[in-house]
Amino acid sequence: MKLLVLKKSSIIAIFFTILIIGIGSLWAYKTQHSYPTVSLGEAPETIELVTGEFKTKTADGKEIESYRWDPGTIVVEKDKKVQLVIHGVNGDAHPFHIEGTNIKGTVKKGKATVVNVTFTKEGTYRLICETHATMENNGPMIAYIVVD
Ligand SMILES: [Cu+2]
Repeated sequence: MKLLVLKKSSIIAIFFTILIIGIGSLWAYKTQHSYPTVSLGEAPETIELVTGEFKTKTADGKEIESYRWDPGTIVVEKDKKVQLVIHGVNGDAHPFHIEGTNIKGTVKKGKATVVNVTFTKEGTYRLICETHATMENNGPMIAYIVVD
């Protein structure tokens, strides 16, 4: 029968090796949870909007209408990936831009326009339809994106 004989110095060396690995693992684990430096495969938050229209006739038979983004205000988190899906319901085409960004596009009837964006600065950004920006142009077709 063979006996495994360990010297006292070997036992001390093994003990400290295990201790160091243990502390290192614990530190790595804690660090990972305290300071996430990478976020892999984070799914964007999807926010859906539609183009809507108010339409009516005045007492003297005049037709008046107003195009709108709906909802008119959305709130998104700063530094979070966001996907805006804007569905064209009323109105043939709404060319738009988002103030303070280089985002622009057109929402067409029956189609969905997708905008992927991450706002890195807090503030309120206006989503403006260039055709219907004011009341005189059958608007105001402006939505407010609040980044907090
Ligand atoms: Cu419009």
